[in-house]
Amino acid sequence: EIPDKADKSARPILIAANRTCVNIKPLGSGNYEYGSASGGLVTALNALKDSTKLLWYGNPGKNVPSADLEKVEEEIRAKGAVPVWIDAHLMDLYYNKFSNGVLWPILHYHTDAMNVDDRAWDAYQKVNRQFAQKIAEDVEDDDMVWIHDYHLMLVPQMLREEIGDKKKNIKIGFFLHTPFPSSYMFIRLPYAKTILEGLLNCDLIGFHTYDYVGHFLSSCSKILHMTTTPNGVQFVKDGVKKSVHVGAFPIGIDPEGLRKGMKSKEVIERIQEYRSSYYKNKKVIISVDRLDYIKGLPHKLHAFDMFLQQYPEEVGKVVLVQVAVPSREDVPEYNELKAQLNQLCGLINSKYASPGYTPVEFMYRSVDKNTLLSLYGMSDICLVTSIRDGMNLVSYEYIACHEQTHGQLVISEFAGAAHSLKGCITINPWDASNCIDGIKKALEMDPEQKEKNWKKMFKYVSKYTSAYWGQTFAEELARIGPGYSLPR
Ligand code: GDG
Repeated sequence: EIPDKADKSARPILIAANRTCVNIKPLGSGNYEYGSASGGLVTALNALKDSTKLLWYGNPGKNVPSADLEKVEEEIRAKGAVPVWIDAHLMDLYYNKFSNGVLWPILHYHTDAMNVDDRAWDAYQKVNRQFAQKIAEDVEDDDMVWIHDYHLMLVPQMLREEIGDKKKNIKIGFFLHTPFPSSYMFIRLPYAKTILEGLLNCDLIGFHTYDYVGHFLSSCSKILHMTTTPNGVQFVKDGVKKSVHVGAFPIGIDPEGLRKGMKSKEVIERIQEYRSSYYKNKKVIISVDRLDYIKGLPHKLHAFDMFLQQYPEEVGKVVLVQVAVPSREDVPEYNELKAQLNQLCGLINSKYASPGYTPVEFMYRSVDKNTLLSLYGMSDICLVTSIRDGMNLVSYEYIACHEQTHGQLVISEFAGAAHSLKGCITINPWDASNCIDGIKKALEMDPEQKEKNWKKMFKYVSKYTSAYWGQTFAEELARIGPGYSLPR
C-alpha cells in the first residue's frame, strides 16, 4: 500500500531529483523568497501529491551563506522539500560536465558530444554521495525512496551503503526520463559497469517504453553477464539472491489542467487575435523544444526549407513557429547549436520572406503558460523532429489543446511518444523527403480523418496521465516488497 496522505502519521515517499520542487531567491539581509519550481517532473509529481505525502530532496537553485543554512532548510522542509546544497564548482563538474556533457549525450546516442573527464566523474560521485547522505539522515524503516533521472544513477547504491543494516526494508525505485540506449552504445561509456551495478541496488527501475527496458536488460546481460527475464534481473551478491524489477511506466501530462487553460478568456482571445491578424489565411506549424541537439532542430529547418522549395505554391501560406527554450547555456555544444540555428533561419527567411511573410518565426526564449497554450491552440500542425527523445510531452500537450480544432501531430519515430500515440503521422527526421511528405499529408488531411486521428490520440493522452504514471510506479514499488535484501 502506498502511504495515505489523509493519515497524518503516514510517512512520505522520499523523492530525489537534481532540482527540488522549491526555488529560493535571496532578497538580501538574510531574507529569502520561496517559490515553486516548474517543469515536467514537478507537474507530474504534483498529481501524486494529491493522494500521498512527498518529501523532495534536491538542489534549490541557489546556495545560501552558511549562517543561513539551518533557517532556510527549515523553511524549505515546511514546504515538503529538503535542500541538497552543492558547491558551485562541484555543481559545474557534476551537472554541466558529467550529467549533461557525458551521460546526456550517450543516453541519446550522441557520442560526438560526449566529453569524458575523470574529474567530472569524481564530482558526479561526490554529489550522488551527498544526496545519499542527506536521504539517509531522514529515512526510516519501510520507507519508499523514488530517485529520478540520469543525474542520480549512483544514489541507490550509495544510499544502501549509507544506511548499512541500520534501517530495514527500505524500498528504492528509480525512473529514467531519457531513453536507455542499446548495449552496444552504452558500453562505450567508461563508467558503464559501475553505473549499471549502482542501479541494480534498486527494487524497481522504470523507463518510458519497452524498448528502453529491453536495452537496459540487454546491457545487464551483456556488460554484467547477468540473467534477465522480460521484467527483471536476478543475481547473487555476497551469497544473497537478489531480484530487481524493471518495467515500462510511460509518463503523461495533466490534460484536464490544459483543457481548463484553453477555456480561459485570455487564451481564447489570443487565439482569435493570432488567427485574424498575423496568421490570417495561413497554415501554421508549431514546434516547442528546449534548444537541445536531441530535438533535431537543424533537421527540421532543413526539411522545411526543402518543403518550400518543392512546393513553391505554399510559400507565403505556411509558417513554422519555433519556440526554442534556452537550455544548458554553460555546455559548449548548446551554444554552437544556437549559432547554427540562427544561421539556418536567416538563410531560409532570406530565401522565401516577403512583406508580411516570415517563413520561420524563431523565438529563442521561454514563453508563459497562456502564450504556450495560445500557440498550441492557434496552429494547424505540431511538428516534432527529435533524433532521440525519452517521451516528448509537448506532443501530448498539443493534442490535449485541440479538442475543437483537431490539429495534427507530425512526430519523429525516435520520440517515445510516437510509439504510444496511434493516429499521429510518424516521420524519420534524417529523411527530409519523408518529413516533407508528413507535413504535406497533415496539411491536406480532410476534416473527418483529422477528427478520427485526434480522437485516438486524445483517448491515450486522457488515460495515461501524469497522475496515472506517478500512482502506478508508486503502487508497483509498494507491491514488490519486502525491499532489496542486504548481505548478511
Ligand atoms: C525530458 C525528456 C521526457 C517547454 N517550453 C516552454 C514550456 N515547456 C514545457 C512543455 C513541456 C516541457 O516543458 C518539455 O517536456 P518534453 O518532454 O517535451 O521535453 P524535455 O524538456 O526534453 O524533457 C523528455 C520528459 O523529460 C519527461 O520525462 O518526455 O523526453 O527529454 O511540459 O510544455 N513551458 C512553458 N513555456 C515554455 O516556453 N510554460
